[in-house]
Amino acid sequence: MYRLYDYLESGNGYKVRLLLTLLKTPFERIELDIMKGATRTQEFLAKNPNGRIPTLEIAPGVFLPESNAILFYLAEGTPYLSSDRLGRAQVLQWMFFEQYNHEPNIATSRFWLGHGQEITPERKLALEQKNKLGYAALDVMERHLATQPYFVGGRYSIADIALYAYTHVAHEGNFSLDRYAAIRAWLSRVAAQRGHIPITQG
Ligand SMILES: N[C@@H](CCC(=O)N[C@@H](CS)C(=O)NCC(=O)O)C(=O)O
Repeated sequence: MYRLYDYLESGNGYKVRLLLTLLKTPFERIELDIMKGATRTQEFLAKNPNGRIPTLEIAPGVFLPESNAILFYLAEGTPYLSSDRLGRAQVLQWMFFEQYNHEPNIATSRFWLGHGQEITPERKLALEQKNKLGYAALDVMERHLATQPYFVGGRYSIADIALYAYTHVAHEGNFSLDRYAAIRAWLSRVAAQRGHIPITQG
């Protein structure tokens, strides 16, 4: 059985939990308290040298970190990943966008503002920049979703899961979705998928 090293409040962990649940794939969830450095122990660094969750133990001693790599691995051969070459590349396109333009701005703001982190002068400055860049990422999503129901090929895929994770809790990072009608409609479509679970469910 898969073993998922996870932290309940993490959107990156949620992506994997959500897909495993949609696929009805049983898994064991190991909660690691990242606030207490549980991913920075020698024992965990031997599993993922980058010291972060989510990390999926695929077989005893075989570990795969990075949420979007895990999604790609699990979605192979399922309806959540296109079987055509261009469709797969477009899924990667949006998952790279998520990791470069979206997550470092929206997820980090959420973590600093919503999880009791000290807002140092450096962080205050960084938050202003992250707010600007986070809205720029939302603008890109809005433009794309204005003409299509999902990110790739007109159907729900792991690209949507990757982007849903931190978009639906963006308000916790001080982002308002009020002026993003297409994003809000897409969030509702994702949440209405059969088997969908909330971020609070382990
Ligand atoms: N790019 C990674 C980011 C993973 C990540 O930042 N994980 C955070 C929780 S969301 C973590 O484990 N932080 C603990 C630490 O850095 O010590 C992914 O998509 O999985």
